[in-house]
Amino acid sequence: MRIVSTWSFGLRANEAAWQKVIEPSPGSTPALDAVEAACAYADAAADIDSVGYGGLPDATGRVSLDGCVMLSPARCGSVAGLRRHLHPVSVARRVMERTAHVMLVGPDADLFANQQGMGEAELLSPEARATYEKWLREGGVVDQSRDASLAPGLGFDPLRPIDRRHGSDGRLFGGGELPPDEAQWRHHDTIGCLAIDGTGVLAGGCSTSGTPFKVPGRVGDSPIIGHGLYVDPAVGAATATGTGELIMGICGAFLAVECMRRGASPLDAAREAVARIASTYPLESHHQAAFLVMARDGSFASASLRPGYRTSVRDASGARAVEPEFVAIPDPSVTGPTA
Ligand code: SD4
Repeated sequence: MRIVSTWSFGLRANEAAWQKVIEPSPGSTPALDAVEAACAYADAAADIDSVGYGGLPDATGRVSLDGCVMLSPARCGSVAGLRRHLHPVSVARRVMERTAHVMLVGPDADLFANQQGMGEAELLSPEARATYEKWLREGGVVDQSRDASLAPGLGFDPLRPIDRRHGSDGRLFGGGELPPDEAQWRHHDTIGCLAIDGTGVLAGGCSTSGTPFKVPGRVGDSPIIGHGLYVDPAVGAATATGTGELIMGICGAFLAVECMRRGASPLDAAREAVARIASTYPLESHHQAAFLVMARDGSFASASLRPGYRTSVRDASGARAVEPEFVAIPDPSVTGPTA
């Protein structure tokens, strides 16, 4: 079994999943259970603030959650715009397993979750509410342009010098503390999780609250099959995190898996996806994107647009956070297409 997740907080999510599936029950699909459990952990953790409870709300102060799950092109499920249920990947799994459809959105997705007997939850944490109210006090401008900078008041400084002292020792980050270069992306806490189990089954899950103070109704890459997540058991799997609009325009996760279909290694596939973003868009300094790619043999690699992204890994040799093997724009102040 190997579980890999986006960002350093993924260490905690992976561990929760590992403990849940290490002794699988008969008839279960451990890889699928693992990605669901990892995403559910991140959803419930209030300090992980672009996912689930603790996620920052939209411009009207309401949290909405998106997520998807995938085993293969024929077995995937997705929900977007949940406002009353905490675990989008679990609802998406019900869509996959209990309906003839792939994706449900908005109030009807919440209604579906109710019909499935899933409990409702308050999604807005006191901390997220306070951050929203501060944003309102400081102007609360909803910038609807594609390249909108993050709003003031988040303490977000994309040009902050990078501190590399912490290296990649995952133990340093397991308790919620973020390494300084990753902390600058703390509003990019989306979890994308890939797992391969002892029988070789690959699964992926992705869960997010989207971008802070988004235009109500906005959906990013995370719940869209082929954008935030793609799994093809014949080839491998990929998941994405970062500025959804950049990932969506290049069909990022699908692109990475298709690169592997044509013979690329996981690293070359992840590199191709971030390089495509770097060469396609007029980049702003707040833009970030990362791809986590796993081949069907369980080997994996990641690449990011800018420094500060890490992959969390859990397998038989333990838990660790690893640096991406490729960073397209090592200098975080660079903007504009790079190629
Ligand atoms: C989105 N891709 O909704 C998500 C946000 C994200 O890390 O990944 N943050 O655009």
